[in-house]
Amino acid sequence: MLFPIENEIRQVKYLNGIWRFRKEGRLGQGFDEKWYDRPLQDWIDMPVPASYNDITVDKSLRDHVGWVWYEREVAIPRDWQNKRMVLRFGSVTHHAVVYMNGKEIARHKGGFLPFEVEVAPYVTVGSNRLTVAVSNMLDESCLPYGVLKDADPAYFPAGEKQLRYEFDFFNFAGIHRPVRLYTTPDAYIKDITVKTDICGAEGIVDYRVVVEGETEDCEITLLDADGELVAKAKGAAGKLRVPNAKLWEVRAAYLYQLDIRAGEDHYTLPIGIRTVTTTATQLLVNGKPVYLKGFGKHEDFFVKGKGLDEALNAHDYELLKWINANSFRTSHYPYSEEMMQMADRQGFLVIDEVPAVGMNYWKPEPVFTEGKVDAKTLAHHKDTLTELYERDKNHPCVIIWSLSNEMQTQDPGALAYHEEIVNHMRALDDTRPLMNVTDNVSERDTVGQLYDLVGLNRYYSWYFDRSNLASIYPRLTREFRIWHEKTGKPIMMTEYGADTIAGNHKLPETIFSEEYQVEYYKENNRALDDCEFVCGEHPWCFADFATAEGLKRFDGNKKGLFTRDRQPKSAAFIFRERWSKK
Ligand code: GCB
Repeated sequence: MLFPIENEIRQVKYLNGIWRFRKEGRLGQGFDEKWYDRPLQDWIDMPVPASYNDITVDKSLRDHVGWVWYEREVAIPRDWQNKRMVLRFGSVTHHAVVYMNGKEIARHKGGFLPFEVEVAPYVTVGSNRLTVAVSNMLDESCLPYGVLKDADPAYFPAGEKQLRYEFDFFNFAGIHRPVRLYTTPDAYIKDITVKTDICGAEGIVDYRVVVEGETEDCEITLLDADGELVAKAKGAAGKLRVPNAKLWEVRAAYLYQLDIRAGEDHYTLPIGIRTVTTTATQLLVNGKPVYLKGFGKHEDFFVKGKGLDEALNAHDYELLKWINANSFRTSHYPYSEEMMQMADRQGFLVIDEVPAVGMNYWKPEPVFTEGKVDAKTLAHHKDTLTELYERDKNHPCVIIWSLSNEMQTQDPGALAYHEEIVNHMRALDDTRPLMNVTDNVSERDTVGQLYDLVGLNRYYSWYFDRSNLASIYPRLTREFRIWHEKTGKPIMMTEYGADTIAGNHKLPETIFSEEYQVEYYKENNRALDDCEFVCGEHPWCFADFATAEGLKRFDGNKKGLFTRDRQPKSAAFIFRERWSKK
């Protein structure tokens, strides 16, 4: 799905800002009373994009399980009246029903990917009422995975739901990313797929354009970063050859512009020429080994929760540079398109993950064989992979697809399930390696061999052998070797960490102190350095973040190397020094 751009043909109107907002008093109230049929009553101001949870000080809104309603006017300019108009949501978490002037025009499930709908048939020049019903409810058919139950009517209002979720981040909800209305000509460039390769000094750009409607042929030009023409072609599919290509390199990005004209339409896509491959021990970008240094992150900040914050994102990239990182994983869901575009421009490597998280809920009972994760989960998992691929396929920053985080891969049903998602993703994309992120041990895992890399989450001396730092080195080196011998794949440490309260100092080091986090990482890193098949390390986590309330979580997850307000803990300096050399 193409990102909406503005040029002499296409126009974009941003529908961000303050919307009217109302929470339902009982589940389904808005639908029963047809809140979409007339202007919303008893509303409060709500910013978009933002999570609604922490905007007010109303606990019942923060913890609400069910639907909330957003509404605003959309002005259609007179000179748009004969144009094709598309309404596009960057993301609505987790379910959306969209109405224009009281008529339902779109539905979407999945809280971290965009969706769009043509609106010309439903709007008139002048003012139009746009209403969006948003639900944060999750069940076994959703990613992330949750369990929805009826609340006990003895203690809760009739019909109220309770949501249990095992994923370790607060279930922020709302209209999280920009809402845009954009125009295209009637015959328009619908999709572009670019695959790049390198042959000696030549860069090869394999492109495929999908045009909807009747037009003359496509005209393709490739421009370098100075706007100079480097290659051109005619036709909706073909290969461009770029002599002496400037490659998109790690932390030294070079972007070309693929400029497409089809009939009246015009679209320009930034592209990077690069390849990604793996061997039994290494990850290679442009044929050169790269060691991934960076973090699992979260979209998370005060007040706006998971709402897009470009200032925060820009700052996070500055911190990534300060600490000498070159990569991150979009744990545990696709991040905003704006974040991916910044990675493209700045040469960061991204492991792009779908929200297949929270499926370890039933541990140690079987998941796949008990029908908890079954055909409906699998169907949505595949749809989400397709949507992720369609959104992110042209980003040079995306070097690996991560298909799930910590599923129960020892279950008898796990292999068949993972074969399905792996085959699905490989059929979509044959240019990027696939990873499964696991907390399982190799003796029990049944799916590792399907993937190109193994992502391991390991918390020795934290969740296991707590405060026994000496256990880390022997356990990790042993375990890593067994994983590598079994799969013959490079291993990446996708998570390791210890909760640390910034400013809490203890000598000798004890858990939750900054000193403990420093010693913890020194021991882990010593083990990683002694395993030649390890291709990267992502300490968990970049910054502290909000979680559901729980006795193991004091004001959220504190495993950040930075605090939630982005100040470094002592261990950040360990990595800054280490990564300047590694
Ligand atoms: C994990 C999860 C991550 C948690 C982390 C923790 O294995 O993948 O979502 O936040 O552990 O801190 O427990």
